[in-house]
Amino acid sequence: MPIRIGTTRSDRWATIPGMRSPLDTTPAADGFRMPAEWEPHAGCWMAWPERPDNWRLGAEPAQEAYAAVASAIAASEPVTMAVSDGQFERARAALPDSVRVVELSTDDAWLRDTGPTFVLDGAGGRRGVDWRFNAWGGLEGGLYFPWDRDERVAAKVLEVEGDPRYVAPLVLEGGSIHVDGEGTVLTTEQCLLNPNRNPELDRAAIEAALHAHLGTEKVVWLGDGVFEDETDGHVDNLACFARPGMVLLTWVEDPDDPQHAVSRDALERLEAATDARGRSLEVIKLPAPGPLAATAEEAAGVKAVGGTRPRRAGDRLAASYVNFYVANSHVVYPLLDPARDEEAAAIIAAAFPDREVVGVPAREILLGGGNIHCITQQVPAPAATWGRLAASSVAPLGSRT
Ligand code: KQY
Repeated sequence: MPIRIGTTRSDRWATIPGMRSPLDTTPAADGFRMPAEWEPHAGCWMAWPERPDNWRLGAEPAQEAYAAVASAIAASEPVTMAVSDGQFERARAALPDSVRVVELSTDDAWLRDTGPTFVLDGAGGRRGVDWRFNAWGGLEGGLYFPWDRDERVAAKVLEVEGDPRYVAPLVLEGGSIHVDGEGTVLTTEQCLLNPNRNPELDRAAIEAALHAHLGTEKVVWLGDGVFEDETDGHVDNLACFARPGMVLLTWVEDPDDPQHAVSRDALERLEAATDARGRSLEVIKLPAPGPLAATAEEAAGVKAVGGTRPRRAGDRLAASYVNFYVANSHVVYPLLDPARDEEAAAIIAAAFPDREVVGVPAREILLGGGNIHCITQQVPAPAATWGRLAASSVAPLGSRT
């Protein structure tokens, strides 16, 4: 049942006193676009988990999992971890020296959703889109209250990176979109048309806003997201592009499992779709782990707090192998089910033949409501810098000679 929560502490998403003014145009108008995740990265941002009402046992097991994800990505590209003052020493000690640790306040640890969406132009420019954020539904089913620190994360990340900021006038989490870098955006109706995000905007207005801020031309709409996904069906847990014209789709064969109908509907929509370049889509099924559910011990380790979605024993977990991160030379994917992990790795490796596929134990992240893609945000490298990246130890694919 959706929880109802009180009024937000503040709404300072557009202007933060003392910070540089946002741009008053849009990325598309200025010739910027969101690159695909497999294009070269300058780095990756994450945020350190700590809230005991979302992470069990004071977040210690989740911190171990986040540190393992950061270490795996750091083998491929520079990682920055946003950490509170109270957790700074602990995070610093848990992370490899190569991970940059910065003090930056958050309400939780989902940089995919609270961070900026970076956009590039063809002339070496990089900027960021700061979307509105309402904790996955605000007063109508949001996951926690308040969320004003999370609302300011994107602006602060852009301040640290020194990148100009666009302010997008719509509520959107980065996990609710995937792009192919060639004009197509993939999303779900369950999330983007949900009245708890942008009730004043219809489908056409949302499409227009996506195109203006991502530099895209075509939306491929899927229906629902993964069964019991508390984000209202983020696409990054259901399906993603592996390259232009190819989509990986989480798949459950058992017709009695509620996920089967969701995946079947997505398959039919993808098979009927064409992308922005007019291509049909090749769909690769990626069998889901489980089904998995929270144990009594796991649920009992989470502190119950009013205004935060409770965790209960037996709750179905929205487990999916699609929720991976494509780093410059690796794909970092979640280990969730010993019976299926290897098969998932083989399918992901075939879809990304130039990258090494690395698994990280990720059940603790899943218990918090998401997975590896949800906790990471890539910082793309402008084309002008690829030569410099190629000379470093974290050279992106496509930049090597
Ligand atoms: O899936 C995501 N992109 C975020 C999940 C947030 C869950 C908060 N408990």
